[in-house]
Amino acid sequence: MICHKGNCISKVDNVNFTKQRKKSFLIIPISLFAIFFFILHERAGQIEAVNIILDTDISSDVDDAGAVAVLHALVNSGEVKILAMMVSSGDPWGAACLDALNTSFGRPDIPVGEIKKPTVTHESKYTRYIAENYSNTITSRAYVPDATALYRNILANSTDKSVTIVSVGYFSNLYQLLISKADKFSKLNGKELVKKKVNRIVCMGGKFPAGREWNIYHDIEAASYVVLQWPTEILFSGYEIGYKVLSGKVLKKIKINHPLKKTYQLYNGLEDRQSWDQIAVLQAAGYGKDWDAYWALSAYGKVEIDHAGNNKWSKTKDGQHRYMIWTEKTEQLSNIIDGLMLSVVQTDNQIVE
Ligand SMILES: [Ca+2]
Repeated sequence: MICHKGNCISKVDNVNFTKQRKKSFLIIPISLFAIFFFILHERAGQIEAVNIILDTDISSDVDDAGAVAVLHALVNSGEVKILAMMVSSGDPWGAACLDALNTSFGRPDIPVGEIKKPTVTHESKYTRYIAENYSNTITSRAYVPDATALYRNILANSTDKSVTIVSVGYFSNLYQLLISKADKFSKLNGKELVKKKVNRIVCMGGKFPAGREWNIYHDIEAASYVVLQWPTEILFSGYEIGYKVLSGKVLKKIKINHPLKKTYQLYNGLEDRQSWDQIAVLQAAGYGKDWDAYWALSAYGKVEIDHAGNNKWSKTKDGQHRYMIWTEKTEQLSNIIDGLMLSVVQTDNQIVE
């Protein structure tokens, strides 16, 4: 049994953070971890942290877990401050899985909210296992805050134009935020509150300049409303960017049963997976900084979504929508994301050399 903040959970016998033996067949010439620890250490203190709220559909794919790891790596390097995380899927173990990942990275106090309205739900290969077998602070789903209320609370208490939202799932929570009414946190309605407090939003969603993509077509009503009504800049990281950037197999080098490794193990047997969500996190953290060297951005324009969930971008004079464009350096994000994910496992002796 493991107890954390009054929550006792049983552990399966193969879950052991510290005693698993080194696998001699996993040999790498040099520790990626050591390299990235040095890079992140050098970057810390040189930059202003971006205040980020992550909105994720953690459940049906594993890049959400990877995005959480990358976000924590960027906190370690001083580039990001995590204000909260929101779950947009109806997976009953999503919030606890998210909290378990945050706990494993040493930040169990990050507020986690979830959508309380009926929403898109898919069976997950890993969320229940992570929630039930790794320490987390969620004793009952009933105590997980409503994402809309948590958004309003966080935004109301933030400096004007200081918050960046990273959306790597359905637009369902964002829709609920936009249509929210004045409450005990703010006299502003949702759209007014977003306009006042949010700097911009980065959305993993859509295909560009035109196409059809998962995060949009699973809740078309929400995506259409948000894209039409959102009062700040929206930067889209489209399907075509993350599709060609593979990451995750490197987690085989972790010799402990860390929950990050376990998510990939349960999802695809620790093989590489597309990095859609991690790239959105990098984009949000790197706006105007040296991460920008790894992609190009379109001109400002307008994204439109039709009744079938197809999206189309067109250049307009007063548009607030841009999308990321692949460059010859974008492919290098694969190694960078792998290094960032490894770096949050904390210590050299937990990586197979
Ligand atoms: Ca996702």
